[in-house]
Amino acid sequence: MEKKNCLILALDVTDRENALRIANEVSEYVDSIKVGYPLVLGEGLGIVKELAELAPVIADFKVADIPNTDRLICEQVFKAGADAVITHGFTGRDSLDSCVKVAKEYGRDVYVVTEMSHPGGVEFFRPVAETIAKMAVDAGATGVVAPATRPERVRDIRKIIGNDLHIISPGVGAQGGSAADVINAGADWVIVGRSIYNSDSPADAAMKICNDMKC
Ligand code: 3DU
Repeated sequence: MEKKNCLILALDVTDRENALRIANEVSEYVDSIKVGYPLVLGEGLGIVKELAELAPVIADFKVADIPNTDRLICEQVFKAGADAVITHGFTGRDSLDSCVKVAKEYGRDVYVVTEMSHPGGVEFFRPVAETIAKMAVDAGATGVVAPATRPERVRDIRKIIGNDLHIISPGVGAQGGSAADVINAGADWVIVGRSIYNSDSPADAAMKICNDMKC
């Protein structure tokens, strides 16, 4: 993904019309559009191709299964036109290897969740986040997902992964995180959903976040 604005839109609306309207309005401010279960379950995987005409799409399916099932999921995601997939890491190295292998075959990217941004994200992830980050490096992933709600954790994870892997960071705005703070802590991109798509003017909201970050 090319870094221009350091902003990824989390497009968690559930209908095609809204999704395309918002994506069109903000496309000049975002480097990628992240879609997940809400939109794909609402409208089908075909929405990925439509959005990919506006910006590269990250498929946030938090893939977390045995290697063979992970492989099948990643193949479907990349065939649908997604540029990247988000996977979990707690399922282990063999599962992650399977996703990375498919991504390399298709020339696409894999981001691995390290520690989640919501309050419950510390319960199980905190003790293993660094281990998952190290595994993401060893497995040849493109980058990791780390919490904008805890910039200090982004700093910790940056130390583990070095500068070769990217950090994409959700939790800005509605979850309380600051875009500027987490970029200063070492994130490459912030992922923002509700603060943009629930705004009366998604374009203005996206522009304001870009201005705040001065990325
Ligand atoms: O809180 P927002 O509405 O800005 O959306 C954040 C998005 O990022 C949303 O799609 C959510 O599923 C995703 N995400 C997290 O919020 C936290 C994580 O640790 C991983 C993904």
